[in-house]
Amino acid sequence: MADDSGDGISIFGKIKDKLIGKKQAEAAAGKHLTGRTDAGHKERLPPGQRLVEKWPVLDLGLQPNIPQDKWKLEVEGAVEAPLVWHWADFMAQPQIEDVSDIHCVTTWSLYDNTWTGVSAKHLLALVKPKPTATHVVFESHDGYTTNVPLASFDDDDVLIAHSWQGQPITTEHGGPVRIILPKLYLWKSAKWVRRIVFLEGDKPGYWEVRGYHNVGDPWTEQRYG
Ligand SMILES: Nc1nc2c(c(=O)[nH]1)N[C@H]1C(S)=C(S)[C@@H](COP(=O)(O)O)O[C@H]1N2
Ligand SMILES: [Mo]
Repeated sequence: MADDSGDGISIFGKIKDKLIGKKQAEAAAGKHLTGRTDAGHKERLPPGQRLVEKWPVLDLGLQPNIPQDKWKLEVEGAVEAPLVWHWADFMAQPQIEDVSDIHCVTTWSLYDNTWTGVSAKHLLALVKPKPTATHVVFESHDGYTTNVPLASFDDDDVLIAHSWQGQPITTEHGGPVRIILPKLYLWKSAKWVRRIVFLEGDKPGYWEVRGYHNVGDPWTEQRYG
């Protein structure tokens, strides 16, 4: 199925209702919880995680195809200076590179991912969140949303990323642009991001209202809750 809503962006696939239901049931049952914590980060692998070599793909079943010339990112809400970046604007911003590990709530971890893109710190300096802003919600082209505290977004290793290991992020992994927020489980790292909204208060996202933890710290196993 390809749906083009007139903005030049096609969405392929079908919502995976069965898989979504299964993940929701696993959250309710507390699957994969070990009860161990490693708040001090003594190990590189958080509790209950296993290392993989190949990067799995997880989504709702819908994969948007977003040509660069149709891509834009809107940043709005409780900020002094909302902005919209088209591709050239985005690429003209200062670029950073950061290496981090990925931890997915479904228990796989992938080490040493080199991300390139614009830092969250740079975006924050431009849009200037109002003192009353407390949370950030990422909205994506597949209808996915996820929320984080502003303090989690405001971190040195958070990127609005376009490349992984020096290559453009593929469509299946959320290209052309996804969020990378490595200190939290990967469901917080929105793929195909289209809008970043600053809020004066919290607004749980897609998985957060389906049993996933509101914060999602891998080191204290905040999988569900
Ligand atoms: N837009 C969007 N972002 C998303 C998701 C999604 O379904 N849609 N899934 C989340 C979940 S649950 C995970 S584990 C990771 C998977 O990213 P990957 O497919 O690149 O491994 O993306 C997160 N970001
Ligand atoms: Mo996930």
